[in-house]
Amino acid sequence: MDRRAFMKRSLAGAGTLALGGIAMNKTALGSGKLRKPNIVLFFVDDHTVETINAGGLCPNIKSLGETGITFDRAYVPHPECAASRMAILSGHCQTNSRRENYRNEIGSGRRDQISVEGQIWCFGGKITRDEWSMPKLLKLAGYNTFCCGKLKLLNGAKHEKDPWKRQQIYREVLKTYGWDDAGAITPGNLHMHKTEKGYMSTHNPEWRAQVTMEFIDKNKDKPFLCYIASNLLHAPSPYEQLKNANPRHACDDIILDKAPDVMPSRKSVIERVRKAGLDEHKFAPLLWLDDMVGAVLGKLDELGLRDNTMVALIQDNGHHGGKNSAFTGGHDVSPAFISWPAGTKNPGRHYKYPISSLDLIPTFMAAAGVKEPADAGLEGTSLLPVIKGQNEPVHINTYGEVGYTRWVVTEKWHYIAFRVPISRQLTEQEKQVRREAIAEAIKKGDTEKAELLKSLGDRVGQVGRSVMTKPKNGLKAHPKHFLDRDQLYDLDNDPDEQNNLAYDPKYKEVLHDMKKLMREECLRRPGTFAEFKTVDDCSPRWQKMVAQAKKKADAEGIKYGYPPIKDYYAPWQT
Ligand SMILES: [Ca+2]
Repeated sequence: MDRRAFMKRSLAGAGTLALGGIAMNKTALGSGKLRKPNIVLFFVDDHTVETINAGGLCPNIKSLGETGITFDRAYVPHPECAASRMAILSGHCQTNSRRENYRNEIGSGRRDQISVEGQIWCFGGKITRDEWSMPKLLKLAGYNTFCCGKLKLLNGAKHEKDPWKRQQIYREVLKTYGWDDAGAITPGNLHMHKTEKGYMSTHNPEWRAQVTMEFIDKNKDKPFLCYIASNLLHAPSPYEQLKNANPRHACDDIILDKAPDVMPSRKSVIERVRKAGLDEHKFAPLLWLDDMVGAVLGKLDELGLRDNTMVALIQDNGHHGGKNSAFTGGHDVSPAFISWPAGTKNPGRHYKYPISSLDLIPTFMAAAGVKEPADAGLEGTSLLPVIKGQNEPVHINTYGEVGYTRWVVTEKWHYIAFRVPISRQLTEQEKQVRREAIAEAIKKGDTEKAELLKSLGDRVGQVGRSVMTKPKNGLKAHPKHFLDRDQLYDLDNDPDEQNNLAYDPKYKEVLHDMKKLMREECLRRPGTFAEFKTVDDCSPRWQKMVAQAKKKADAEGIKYGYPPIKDYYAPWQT
């Protein structure tokens, strides 16, 4: 079966099963009233997945697996916070962004635009107000929608000095993105600082739980979506804050009138970890997160809603040696969970085939019985058949992208393509700057920096972010093949991806097949990507756009889409 037929079959199956799911709920609820499942999505930040099951320490997260499906091979399409958050809320990758400046403005020097070759480089990533999103799509099915936490959707309203008024401004802006209500909002990462009042802008999962529980209380009689975007376990140090921060202090420099009393005490978190004989630095923050999950599950239980609520938990990027990179350490976020007791056949199962965070919106929509609008552009596939008992792959592969690299993952193989467009290669002058930087590094005794610069040859970039902001994670974990143009890893036998098989003749056919999948992925998206999708593959409109950009670039003697050279060297110069 070819890919399109395969995807079509999967989607068709999802639609049929969605109706089955709802019929089942009707029975489960024991009433004649048709009731769509509530949806609660925990999108957590940078936790190390290995710790989840350690010592039975996280009973609430574990319960999601026991009452639902554990996804043993879960991936995100971008290996860092902001882009991954854009993807889960929009249902598409950055190259399919609806942002005008990603698609239409070729080469004004910004990093998130399109190179002369028609190649798209997107970073950060925000969804637009005028595109479909998870809350807007579920509102089609009559859902009330709520979000809290680290949204990465907003600019901080710094002009407003009163942090409570800032929260109100955020809430109003979020309405335009489809959120009926919101609370405990963090525009981006926390930036803990110490003042005479103590640590400010701290993690406060208790507050997140409290505002979510209040929303659930108010909306218990109608279907709802809660998107809980936790700041845990991202920096600043959750452990330090758990021990030392005032529980009344919260994000955005807010001081609550009263510390929320909806979770076990912070002191008890440390005590439970000590009692279990585990490292409190490593495990206490995770248990703190688990307590937050437990508080929300407790509220659902209390209102009799748990059975017919689909609770999903997944994290935004891998955090085991490779964040920001194309290696699986950056985008493997297993395990992930979906627990919907009223709609799950044989709960407690493990699903071992690759899934993507992009699959969540189609899953939620199928469970809610709402059809995808023609212009929604969702890239994922519903996992409802899996929840209903199917144990076959829903995908041939998952796909992802960051900077100069794109990748496809199948059940066994991981293929990475690293391609630097001509406009991003060094000029003679820039090569001289690089030579000087290498000499300077050697003079200072910084061997690591000198070796990396040398290994780049005449190229800019890395297998990671497009600009060299964070080469360390991927480089440290994959020093041998960090810059290889083609990379093929056997995930069964080499899960740490240390042996690149792309240049081994024995794997020629596998490489060929994986490249074919890559081409299919590129053809599904705007822009070009090296030999996988050239300008000739693009629409006439796109070809015209690229031709115009080239003409302009030639006339002005400028390498469009090329950030100032200092951007490339800054991380190593400091
Ligand atoms: Ca993250």
